[in-house]
Amino acid sequence: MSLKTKNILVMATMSAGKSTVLNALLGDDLLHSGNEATTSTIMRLHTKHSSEFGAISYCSDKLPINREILVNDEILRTWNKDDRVHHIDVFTKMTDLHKKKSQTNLVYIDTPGPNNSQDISHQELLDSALANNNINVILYILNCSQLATNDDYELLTKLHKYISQNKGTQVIFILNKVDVLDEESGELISSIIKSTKLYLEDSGFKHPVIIPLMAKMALVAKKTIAGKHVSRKESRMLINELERFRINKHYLNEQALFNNVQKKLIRRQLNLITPQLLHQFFKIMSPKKAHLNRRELKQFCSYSGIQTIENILLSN
Ligand SMILES: Nc1nc2c(ncn2[C@@H]2O[C@H](COP(=O)(O)OP(=O)(O)O)[C@@H](O)[C@H]2O)c(=O)[nH]1
Ligand SMILES: [Mg+2]
Repeated sequence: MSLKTKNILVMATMSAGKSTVLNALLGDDLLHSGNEATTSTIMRLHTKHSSEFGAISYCSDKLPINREILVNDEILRTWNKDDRVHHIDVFTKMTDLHKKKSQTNLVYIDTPGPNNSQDISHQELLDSALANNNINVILYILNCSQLATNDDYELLTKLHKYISQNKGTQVIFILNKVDVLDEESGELISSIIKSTKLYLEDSGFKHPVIIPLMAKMALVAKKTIAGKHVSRKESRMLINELERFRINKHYLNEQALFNNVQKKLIRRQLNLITPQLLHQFFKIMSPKKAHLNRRELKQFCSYSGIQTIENILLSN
């Protein structure tokens, strides 16, 4: 069966969590996250490709510079800092979702976040990524604890202009870091979604699709499921959020603004019973049965918003 390619461009201002969202989609710490000068190259992450694997960097006239079979965040960071490198292709087969279910090669295109709007070269790279990649979907990431900044407004204006000229491109707004909201002191997800919707409508986007997400938590859950290394801090954050998840699994899905059919799919998955107490009991009793807990973590991925985004990307 032939592979269909879907090009997904990811846009965000600095620190909204772009690298973390991409890592969460891939299920691994492939991209460096945290305070670092923004990406200064265009990176294309191919999730499923018939022949290639590894990574290749290219200069602006498309000639290859470096080639590696085993890729990690260190290699990508070094290439990223190399002035000769204009873009990088990474071929990864990380996500089990893509392996099993789909014949679609999701290609995530990571663009430099214009953290400072004066940076002309970043703007040019973004323009070139938009112009040259036959974009099917744009994931626009908003940081829920820092909405409506000037940089964000400029980036949204650019997006709006692009969409007006490319009506076939789907836009999904991701409201990231919702785990930091403090509901008890009145930071309600429902009102943040409402104000985000108004903000986006004011910026010219009619009926915006808005998916609340906790990318960091989704990444940690996926790494735990896969038995990958998780730091103590990450594990504490996850346990903390699991508490809230157990109280109300539907907390985020109910608030998301997207079509009801997709929402129902997530609702159904969230309604499956995971006998979590039994899982914990088995974990204590027998390490062999600890994997039962993975069922709860998979459900947590549906809760976190990451599953919703994957479902949308894999639907036609
Ligand atoms: N609490 C929380 N922190 C997050 C989340 N996503 C990203 N972060 C943190 O936000 C910071 C910036 O994230 P990063 O992915 O590097 O942002 P980028 O500059 O847009 O690529 C990092 O410290 C991340 O760990 C999230 O969903 N929840
Ligand atoms: Mg980043």
